[in-house]
Amino acid sequence: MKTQVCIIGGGPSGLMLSQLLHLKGIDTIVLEKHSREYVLGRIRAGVLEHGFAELMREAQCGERMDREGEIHDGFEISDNGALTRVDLHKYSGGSSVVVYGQTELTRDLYDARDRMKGTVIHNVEDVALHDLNTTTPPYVTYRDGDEIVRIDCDFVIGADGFHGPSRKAIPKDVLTEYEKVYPFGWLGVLSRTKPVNPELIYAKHDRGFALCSLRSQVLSRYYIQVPLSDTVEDWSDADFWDELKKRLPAEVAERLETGPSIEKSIAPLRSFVAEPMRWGNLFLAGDAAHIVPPTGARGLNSAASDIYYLYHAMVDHYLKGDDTGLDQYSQKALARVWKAQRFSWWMTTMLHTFPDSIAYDRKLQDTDLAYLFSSEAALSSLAENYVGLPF
Ligand code: FAS
Ligand code: PHB
Repeated sequence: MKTQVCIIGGGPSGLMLSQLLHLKGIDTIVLEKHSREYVLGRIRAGVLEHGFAELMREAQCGERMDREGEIHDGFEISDNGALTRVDLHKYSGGSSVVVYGQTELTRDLYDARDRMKGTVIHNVEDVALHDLNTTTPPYVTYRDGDEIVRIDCDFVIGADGFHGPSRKAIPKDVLTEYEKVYPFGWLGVLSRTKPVNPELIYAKHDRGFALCSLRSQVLSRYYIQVPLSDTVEDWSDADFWDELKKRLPAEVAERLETGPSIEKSIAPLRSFVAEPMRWGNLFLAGDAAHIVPPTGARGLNSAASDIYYLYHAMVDHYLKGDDTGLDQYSQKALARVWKAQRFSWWMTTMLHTFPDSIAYDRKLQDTDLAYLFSSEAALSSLAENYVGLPF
């Protein structure tokens, strides 16, 4: 098989790039390890930056998002029961975010690929990357049953997430990895219940962090910070709801509608960046290159700017013969990635309880929040990062 751009990974990063390039007449093949049902069964991000929403519209995939997604102009921060609203619209100069689940936008991207007869191959095994940085063009192989299939291409995009093979294809003496692991995780629950609040609530509490989010007016998403030693089996639905209520303001806890969890999982929190994001004709995008703790809702949104840069760089290469975008990709993408890393680390450090913290650290956390609510400059800084820094 032959294509111009071989994309490894059928998550939002890979699908979005495939869709955008197709609209410019650039041929791609997407290789996905799992079935479509498996990919669509993963519950992940829920908040889209303005820039991500624009990309969905440019990819001709924004129609259901615009119909079913919710525009949010702010969110609440609860500090041991005291609620304060962060007015994103006011402090970002008029911008906002879209609340629309990653599951849904991934479904929209798959539907668009099908509609345009895009090539997405599922259940591929033993994907291997070859000749990434030689004078001969690269190629990718994968196993289909007993057969080894070869795809010749001009470029390989590693959109295969944190555990995929692409990042590992870069030699260790070329790659630098930066990692920070947090001493806790998030236990998340999805329930067919009315959201407790029209806007998100980020709750700082001595018992631990909690987050009230949503997917629609009949589908709620809640998280509580838990020790890394906890497993999902340690938490019955009843225990989860009891603990969540203890971390929310009383008036919020009283109106919380509980119900059976339709998804319950624990995600460990880490900050991670791999540099460079290009090696020869391999380009890394999304979780393959960087991971953030979800506190700042930057995970999926960091992937968006990678895809935006790669999309324009590939169009310039194929349609104008200009490789400036490709040559600048890694440096440009990492500049924005690290700003998302900083914001995610700051939100996480400010709002969570740390098992080994000292009293001085806890006073700094309180002061960070007090300064935030006392300073328009601080609120503007939070808002511009949360709605998304410019691409
Ligand atoms: P993805 O990991 O989504 O997709 C990579 C794809 O590559 C997967 O489908 C995988 O099956 C495939 N793949 C892997 N190895 C392969 C191989 N060898 N061959 C072929 N395909 C292969 N972000 C937020 O903003 N908010 C959140 O609340 C949030 N919660 C999260 C919870 C969890 C448990 C996780 C893991 C992530 C969460 N994220 C969140 C971040 C998440 O949304 C990612 O940023 C987003 O999925 C990035 O998309 P991709 O880069 O496409 O990577
Ligand atoms: C979610 O709805 O899953 C969500 C929202 C905001 C975050 C993290 C997760 O910061």
